[in-house]
Formats: sequence, C-alpha cells, structure tokens
Amino acid sequence: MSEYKLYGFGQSGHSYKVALMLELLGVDWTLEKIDFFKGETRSDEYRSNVNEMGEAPVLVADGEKMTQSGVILDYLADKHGKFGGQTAAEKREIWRWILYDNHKVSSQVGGYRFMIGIKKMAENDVTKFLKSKYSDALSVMNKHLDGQDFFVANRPTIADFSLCSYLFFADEFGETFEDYPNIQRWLNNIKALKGWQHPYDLMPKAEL
Ligand SMILES: N[C@@H](CCC(=O)N[C@@H](CS)C(=O)NCC(=O)O)C(=O)O
Repeated sequence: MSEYKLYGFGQSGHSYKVALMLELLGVDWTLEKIDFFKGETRSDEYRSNVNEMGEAPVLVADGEKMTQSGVILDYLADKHGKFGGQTAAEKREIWRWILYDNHKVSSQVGGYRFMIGIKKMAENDVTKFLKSKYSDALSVMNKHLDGQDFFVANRPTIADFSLCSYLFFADEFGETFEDYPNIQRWLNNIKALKGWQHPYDLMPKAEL
C-alpha cells in the first residue's frame, strides 16, 4: 500500500501543488481521481466522508485526512525535512507567499482559466476582472523574483510549488508571461528540479 493517497484530478492546480511535492520528494503515492466536473466534490457523500469543504486536494497519510494545499505542503515539508523553512523567519516567509498564492494568484488565475480555458467562455466583465487581478499579482511576483531563483531563501520551497501550480496551465488561457521575464525564468528553474512533471503527466484529466 502506498504511503500517501491523494484525492485530485488533472485540471486541478491546487491538487497539482501536492502531486508535484510528492513527486519531488520521490515518495510512493496513489491518486484517487475525482470526477470533479460531474459534481463529485459537491455530493453529500464527498462532503460527509472526504472533505466537508467540498474541495480537492485531500491527502490521506498516517491514518489522517488532510485538506487545504498549503497545510498539506507544510505537513509534507516537516515530515520529510525537505522544501520547508530552516528558521522560524523562513517558515513565516513561506506562509506569507502561500497565503498570497491562495488569495491573489491561484484563486484568480484558477477562476480565469476555468472560464476561458475549460468552459471556453468569451471575455466578459468577470473574466476581465479576474485577469486584471491576476496580472497585478504576476507583477508583484515578477518584481520579487528580481535577482532571485526562487521565492524564499533562494532555494526551492513549498512556497514555489504553491505559487507555480496554475501557471503551468498558461497555454490554456493564453498567458505567455512575455511581460514577466522573471516568472518565465523561475518556472524554468522549477521545471529543472529532479522529478518535475507537468500536471497532466501526474494526474489524468477529469472528464468534462
Ligand atoms: N484553498 C484550497 C482551494 C482548493 C480548491 O478550490 N479546489 C478546487 C479544485 S482545483 C475545488 O475543489 N473547488 C470546489 C468547488 O469550487 O466547488 C486549497 O488550497 O486546497
């Protein structure tokens, strides 16, 4: 039996954060694929037995079910002594970027990509709003990465794995990062890590 079971699906950037971490750690894990677009996370069964918040990812480890990608990443970094902060200040800095990611990057990019890339909607007031929000966040990220290879302590940490997730789906929503050269360089640094794989190579897509 695998050490870890991850509930997720290919299109899920939040699940990718955890799948990527497991892969970079080189641990044994299996995927419990969620039928997301058929409403599995919204079912009573899922909410009662898997995650009351009705979200992916969920990690089952050490007899415990964990949710919220940031919390799961933090648990894995602590447990394996890799990709975490080495001092209290570094740990705080990592959390600062994970929280920023959840609020300003993944939520906005994820929403935009869902509407444009998955639902194939035409641009509208909502997509324009989301794009303006995520563009601002990308500018913040691009500036922070000036002269830095990674977000915290200039080495790969779970902050990077959280922030990068939806950006690896950029071709689905037409983002080239032309205006964000530091982000392009940083994404290549992540791709160069031993064990890196694209989201769809780690988890099959859920049917639309
Ligand atoms: N803050 C959460 C966000 C998780 C999340 O929103 N996951 C999406 C899939 S990528 C989801 O399950 N959404 C359920 C819904 O919107 O009904 C995390 O980081 O784990």
